[in-house]
Amino acid sequence: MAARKTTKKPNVSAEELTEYYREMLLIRRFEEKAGQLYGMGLIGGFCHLYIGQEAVVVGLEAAAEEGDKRITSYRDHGHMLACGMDPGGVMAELTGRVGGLSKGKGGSMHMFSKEKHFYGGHGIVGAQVPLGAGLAFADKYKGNGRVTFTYFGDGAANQGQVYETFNMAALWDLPVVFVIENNQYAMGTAQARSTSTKDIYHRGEAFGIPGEIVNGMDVLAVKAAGEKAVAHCRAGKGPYILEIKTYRYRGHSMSDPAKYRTREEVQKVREQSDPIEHVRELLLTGKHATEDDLKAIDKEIKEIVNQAAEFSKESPEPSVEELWTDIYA
Ligand SMILES: Cc1ncc(C[n+]2csc(CCOP(=O)(O)OP(=O)(O)O)c2C)c(N)n1
Ligand SMILES: [Mg+2]
Repeated sequence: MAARKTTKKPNVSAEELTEYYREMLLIRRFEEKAGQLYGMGLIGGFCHLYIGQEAVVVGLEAAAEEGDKRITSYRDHGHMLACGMDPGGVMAELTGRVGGLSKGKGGSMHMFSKEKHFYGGHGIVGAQVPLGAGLAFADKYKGNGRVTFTYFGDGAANQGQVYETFNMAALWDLPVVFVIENNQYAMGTAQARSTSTKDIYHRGEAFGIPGEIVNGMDVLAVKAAGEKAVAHCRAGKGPYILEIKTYRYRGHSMSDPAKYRTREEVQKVREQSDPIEHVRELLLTGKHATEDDLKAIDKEIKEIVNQAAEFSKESPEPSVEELWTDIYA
């Protein structure tokens, strides 16, 4: 992962930069609150936090247009918030309440939004990769110019289905951006222990799919890479791979004490490469915002997250009859 000092001057407006700050902060504070509610026993089951990786989704959403699609793994709260899904609806799903986006019956890993073109939320490692190509196939068939962002992890990148998908996506020139969120760990396994090469971006070469490495701690670098990838797809040139080097600060899930790495390792990333601090510095040093402006944003975000948490506690649990709705049988 590149250190923060490598960042170039912002090539976006002060308003856009402020918006990225706001969006990344929303994800971070939301996830911190989810962690607290989990600790209080209000959230149960699987819960994978996205803290540290915020610049990935915020940068790519900045490169997306209305109607583009997204699909990801179980580490999905950040993706939902970044594409505009309601924080209260996401939090209430985490607490298993009727106000949740899946009426409290899906939980952390299973939320969807037709309106925001968000296709989940998938607990099976790598399962979303062929599904993402399928979404892109539908768009290609309809000729609507839409692109699908298919996110997966460094661990998932070692799965066979990923390469079957690469082949078909390249064969049919599907408009799909394969986003490898390389946070350097797959559960407790460091990338160096599971993956034969340091980088993964070139794994599409055998299929003729271009790829590149992106600094995932720099939202502007992510946005720029996203725009390039999206332009490639929209021009009908087929898929594109972005290997985004990032880092998760918390354990794999809420039940992971993260004993496979040192506190110092995490601390070093926080101090040297934190994606939110990076934008904060750009805003302040560029005189695009004052400390007071940023404090006001912090307050605003805190209120949104507190309201989401309140809603997630007040919304009732689903009734027993709900067991018989939204099922295939
Ligand atoms: C097919 C399958 N195998 C194993 C698991 C257990 N599992 C859940 S997450 C995970 C690690 C995936 O790591 P990565 O793709 O790097 O994503 P990250 O959690 O880092 O976001 C594993 C092995 C699973 N859910 N599905
Ligand atoms: Mg990983």
